[in-house]
Amino acid sequence: PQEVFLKDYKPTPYTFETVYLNFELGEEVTFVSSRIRVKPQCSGHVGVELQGPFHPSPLILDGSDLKLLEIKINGDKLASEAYRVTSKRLIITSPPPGAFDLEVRTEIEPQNNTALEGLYKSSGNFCTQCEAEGFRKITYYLDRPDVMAVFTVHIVADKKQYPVLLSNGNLVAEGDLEDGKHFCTWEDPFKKPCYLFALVAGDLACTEDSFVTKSGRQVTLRIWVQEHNKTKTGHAMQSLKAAMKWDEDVFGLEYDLDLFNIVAVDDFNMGAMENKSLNIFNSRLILASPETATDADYTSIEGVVAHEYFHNWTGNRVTCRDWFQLSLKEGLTVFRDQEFSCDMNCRPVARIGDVLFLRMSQFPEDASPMSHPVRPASYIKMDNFYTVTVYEKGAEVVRMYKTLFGKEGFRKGMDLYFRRHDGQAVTCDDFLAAMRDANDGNMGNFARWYSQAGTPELTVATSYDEKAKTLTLRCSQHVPPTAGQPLKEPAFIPFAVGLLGKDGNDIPLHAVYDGSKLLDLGGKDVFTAVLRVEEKEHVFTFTGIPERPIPSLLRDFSAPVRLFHDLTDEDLVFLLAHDSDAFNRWEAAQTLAKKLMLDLVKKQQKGEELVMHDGFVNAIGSVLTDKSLDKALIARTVTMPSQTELADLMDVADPDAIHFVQRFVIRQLALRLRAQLMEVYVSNQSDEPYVPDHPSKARRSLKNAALGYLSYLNEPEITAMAKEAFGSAKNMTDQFAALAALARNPGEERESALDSFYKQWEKDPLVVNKWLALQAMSEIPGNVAKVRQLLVHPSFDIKNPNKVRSVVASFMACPINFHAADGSGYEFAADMVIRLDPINAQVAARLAGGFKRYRKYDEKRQALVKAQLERISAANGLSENVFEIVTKCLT
Ligand code: B3K
Ligand code: ZN
Repeated sequence: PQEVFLKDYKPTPYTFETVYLNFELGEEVTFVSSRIRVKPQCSGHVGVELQGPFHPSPLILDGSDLKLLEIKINGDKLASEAYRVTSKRLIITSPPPGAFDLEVRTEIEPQNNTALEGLYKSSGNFCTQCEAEGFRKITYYLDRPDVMAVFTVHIVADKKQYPVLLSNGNLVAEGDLEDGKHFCTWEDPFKKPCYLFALVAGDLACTEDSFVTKSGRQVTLRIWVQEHNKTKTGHAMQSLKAAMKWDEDVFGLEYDLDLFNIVAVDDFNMGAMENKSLNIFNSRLILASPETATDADYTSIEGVVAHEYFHNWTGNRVTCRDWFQLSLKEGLTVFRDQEFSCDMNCRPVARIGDVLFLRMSQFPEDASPMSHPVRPASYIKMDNFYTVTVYEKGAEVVRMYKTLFGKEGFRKGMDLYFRRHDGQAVTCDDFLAAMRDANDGNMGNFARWYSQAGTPELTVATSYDEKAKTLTLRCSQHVPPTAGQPLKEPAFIPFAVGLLGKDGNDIPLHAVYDGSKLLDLGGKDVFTAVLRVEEKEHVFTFTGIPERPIPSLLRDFSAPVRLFHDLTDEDLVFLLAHDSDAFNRWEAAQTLAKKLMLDLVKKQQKGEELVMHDGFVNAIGSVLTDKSLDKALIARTVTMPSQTELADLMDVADPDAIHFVQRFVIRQLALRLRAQLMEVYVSNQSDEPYVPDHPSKARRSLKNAALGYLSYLNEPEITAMAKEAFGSAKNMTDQFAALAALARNPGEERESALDSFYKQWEKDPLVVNKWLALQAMSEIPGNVAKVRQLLVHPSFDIKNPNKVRSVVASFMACPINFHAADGSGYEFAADMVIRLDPINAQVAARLAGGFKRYRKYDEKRQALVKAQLERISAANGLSENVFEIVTKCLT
């Protein structure tokens, strides 16, 4: 397999101006004809000989799994000596000088395409997925994002079977043909890279709505689904309209066509895809009804519909020069969808969710053999780099610009970015330059966030000088070595800090010494300072601090770093009670819980008796019953750190001890706060019809958190309560929470609840996926055997990525069973990677990525994982996707 390097980037010797595509869709074969206006690129040195006779460069097109039927140049059939075909390319050795028309006719078999990349079939309908490099499976092309062309697409298909024919842009012609066929012609006026091309053909029904943009453009909005799902599109439609409005209000960005289509399909490798004006979604991120979707589903649908819509500007109008720049569009668009979700819901709750996700998945990735910078330096398969680092850490990098320049400064930077780059394919440096120039900012070493992997560790020592009335923060930072990057430079960390007085109020911040420079902070109404930690050792001294304050550090998680500090447990309890920064109130509770639990893990490892800390129980108890707090924040705050996060904090993760301690702590809290939990559970019941607004979601999250806690007690009274909730639930949020509570403990109640849930929902694949995932994730000892049985359950289908994720990825997300000491979990996961690879390499590689943190574990487990990785790597015909992951894990 060939590795591609960022440093080797070169523009193509040719550009494509216009592309005309003709699809003849069929059951056995599909014909694709393209006519491309090709122009030599005159800029720079490429393709143009400076001396001697003029020799145009060969035109090298990407293509795979294609049957080439014919090539024409300027209308003439190309002789076979004039081109070469390899398994990955079509090389036209000496194209004519100047611009020319290239016509290529190929044959493909979408019905046999199980990789779900390129043109494929899902539930009998045709659809496409081209990002990153799927277009080359449709026709020969310069399949890279810096080649932007205007597309016209003509689709011919059987009218009865495929009454709906969609592509990007505007419908310009349609009509009937012979033999029961019909056609549609679509024209997209915006030039675009081929990864944004889309085609859908099928028997679909749509819900229609409209949106009037701020400048008066009337946009038709359509969501296409299978007829029986038409009633489940309302929430996605509302989310789309809210996103359109929000992007106008917050960024001044308006939609640019008269039609916006969304299509939901059941077989999809990821969440969704932002094809120009024709977004294609995994149905789980569109379809929702109160009975079938949980609050979490409603929230993800809102966020992802917005995300794909926001790509219209950040990704489509301004796209990436090459795939190394992926975070340019993804980090920025994730940041935008996070902000949107904050505005639509409750900001601190949403922020906590995002940070938790970052710490649970990106931090471990950054500390693994798969660690890579936000802008990777090389790849074998680009699909392996759609990672939490590129997406979530990338979003944190964008957030840091906003933290540094403020809301208005950030907006100015965005405006300049669009003014400079609309219609272009650009780099992360261009984004940085726009932010810097719009703010006359000094970016220092900020660009290192793009090139340096690893999570910076920031250690802060605080000291108060009674006489001088100053508070000093001694910051030191360390970026750990990562794969291929043994030496690191200091990062530029925007470090947001507030200081609390004894009364719990913020102390106004007047000035701070940054080294020897005195910076004016403004005073009176300034309660948070953003310090720029740029050196390895960096000292800041706040002046005019009348009393020893309690520092609130890294407010709102102002940088994606691991923070170490010298605050005492009393300081943390104080912050939990008083910090004006809601994020840091939650963080204080988390820090306390992690300290306590990691301490208990040590005791457990030594075989000592575990004793619960009274102060902690009281602190959690008072949050639980505090009527002044947002209910979702309470639910978040009383939720203990995950086993994954705890493992990440240990030098050698011990899944058994962690699991034991987490259960112990939760059970202790449940025992000692039983009455309060009951009260919370009972008082948060409601008969109101389901609404997915924040107050209702918050109420349900608190109520169900209480039920979750109580279920650990495994008492008949509580089981009866959960059973009653299960039977009488009017929405999936409550029903599923009750099911999870019943399924917590092995026994008859568990089995009968699971059975009756399946019977109730067996016709709804999305609900069945939840049922599969709940069982696969279960902590019940020896669950691997049960999970192997799920593979032969009639509802399972290895060709459907959602099913595979529900069973296999969910199993791998349960540390106690995945890391079972006998290696049975590893063996199961490896079996599945090997089985899936020839069917869908992209999804198989994702699963293989689940092994990447194995070096965190003891030597015995490491050896077990290594043996499985070697077994995978020896598999016949291993894909490049899995090869890349497994090789990285093994080196
Ligand atoms: N851009 C797509 C992801 C494509 C993944 C290709 N393997 C969805 C998104 O991030 O919006
Ligand atoms: Zn995206």
